Amino acid sequence: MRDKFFVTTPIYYTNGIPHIGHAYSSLIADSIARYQKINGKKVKFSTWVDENSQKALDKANEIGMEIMPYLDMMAKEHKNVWDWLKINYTDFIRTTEARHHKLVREVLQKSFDNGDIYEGEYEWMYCVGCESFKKDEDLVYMNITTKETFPITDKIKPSSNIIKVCPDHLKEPQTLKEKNYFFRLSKYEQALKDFYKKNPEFIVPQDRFNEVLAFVDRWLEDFSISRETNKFGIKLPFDESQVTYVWYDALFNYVTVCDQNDLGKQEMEFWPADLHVVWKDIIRFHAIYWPAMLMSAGYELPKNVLTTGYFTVDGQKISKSLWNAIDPVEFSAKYSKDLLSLYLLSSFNIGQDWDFDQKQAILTYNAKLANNFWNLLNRAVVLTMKMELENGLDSKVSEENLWIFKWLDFSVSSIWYKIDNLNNSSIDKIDWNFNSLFSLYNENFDKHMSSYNLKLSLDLSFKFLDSLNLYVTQKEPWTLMKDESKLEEVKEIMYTICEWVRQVSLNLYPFFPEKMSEVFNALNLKDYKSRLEAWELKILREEKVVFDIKEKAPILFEKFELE
Ligand code: ME8
Repeated sequence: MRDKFFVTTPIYYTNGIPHIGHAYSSLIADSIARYQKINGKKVKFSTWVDENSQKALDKANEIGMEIMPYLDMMAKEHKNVWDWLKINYTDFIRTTEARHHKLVREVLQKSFDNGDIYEGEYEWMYCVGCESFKKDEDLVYMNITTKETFPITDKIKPSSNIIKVCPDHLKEPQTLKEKNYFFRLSKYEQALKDFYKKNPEFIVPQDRFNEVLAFVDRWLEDFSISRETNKFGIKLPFDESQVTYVWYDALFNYVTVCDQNDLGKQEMEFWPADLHVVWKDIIRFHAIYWPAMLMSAGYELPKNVLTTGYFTVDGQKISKSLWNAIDPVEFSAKYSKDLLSLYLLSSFNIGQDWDFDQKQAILTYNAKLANNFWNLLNRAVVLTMKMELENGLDSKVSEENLWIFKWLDFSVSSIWYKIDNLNNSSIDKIDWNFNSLFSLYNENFDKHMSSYNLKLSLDLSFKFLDSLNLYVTQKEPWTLMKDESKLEEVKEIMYTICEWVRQVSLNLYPFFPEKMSEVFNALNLKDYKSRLEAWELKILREEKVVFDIKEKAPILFEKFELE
């Protein structure tokens, strides 16, 4: 029996089509899912759309469409984006589906029956000037005497002199009251703290987890889970005059896809989720509300939540009205999907805020894939064929060719000192043979992938390739080829290049699956794609290969000019 791995993206609102920020979350989940699969896990990967929202209703009204045809259209558009980017999801969920309504009503009833949901009164803030509801983050503090305004922080409490006002109208918003139901979050304070203590790596990265812990230490308030005024959404089973508001509806999508997949099959063996990918704006809901709601409904808790940072474009918030929402389909059609994935996944650590820089994206791709990787592959192919054509040597190379240096020579071992992810004391203890070289690389690659540090896995792989480039440049096999007495050494070098590229390509497959499949073809490695898809990464890493290259490879990574 293979172990399971269940990864989710956030479900996206459908008031617009996905932009680069959404694509970032989906690409992270996609490469992790692909890696887990080739590494032997039975993978479930769910994604799609959050439909029961006021935002979608407003948008449908704005363009004069009925809500359901509008949602059908948008769901299709979202699916097209993920299909175009070849996101390898296994499950699609729309929150308007009957299976989701059924599950949400069941869990609501459970929590109502055990006393975790109770009736209360919800207070809204409403600015008459803006004709809209306001949250704390939409307001500022104002000193009534000086009329000075400043941001709202936890450190200052409102008083008779300091009031919350709308920043545009400098007026206190009105307070409106409505009957609502609340979730008794306060009851779960200790249980949450115990859970965090037992799972110190629950939230990745650690600094986001620290923020969550500090927040829980300050206070946990019960929160409203329904609205009387909203008409679109899932009705509460115990009071049909109300619909669920946001969190029950949105978060339980992750359980619905296990309770009933899109083919109607139960797959609860995948629950709890191994990984939820979300951005920092919704981390509190995933890290605090979600575990408490699950405990209340009697489900196990997810293992990890990966929190991404905030993307801006040209230093501005991504917004349709600013016309800066980069369309991931258009962008990757113009450049390539590999350029998009490489830039997004290798440029910054997960959790870091980042300004999307098109120029930097092109430079990164040209340096790492078009130069570094393509150069090596091309050298491997062209030089091995040249050996046969110009020197009449059999162009097959294998481990047998390591006869001169059965143990790697100094130029190969010393490059490891340049790879700064390894600590020097462990390097000193290593026997510098070929196998130890690759196991060290693979071990570190796996370590980073298992802690969801995609950037470090990619950095390590490209540094490993850089070092190979250095080795080839030092060895100059093209010069050695002219000297007949050096031909055996040439064969050893060629085997080193081919095997090194093979090892790195296996690890890069989850990031660039189509291109790495072409690399395997170029190295004449048969069935590699299907064998990887049949979970054989570990077997392939260990396999002893005879490289028998017969054809020149097409250009796989074309360079792009800066505009
Ligand atoms: O929040 N930078 O949906 P959503 C980085 N439906 N990531 C971004 C981004 C940006 N500028 N903009 C969007 C919702 N994202 C809810 C989620 S989940 C149970 C419910 C990514 O369409 C980020 O991962 O506003 C965010 O969580 C996600 O898109 C959804 O955004």
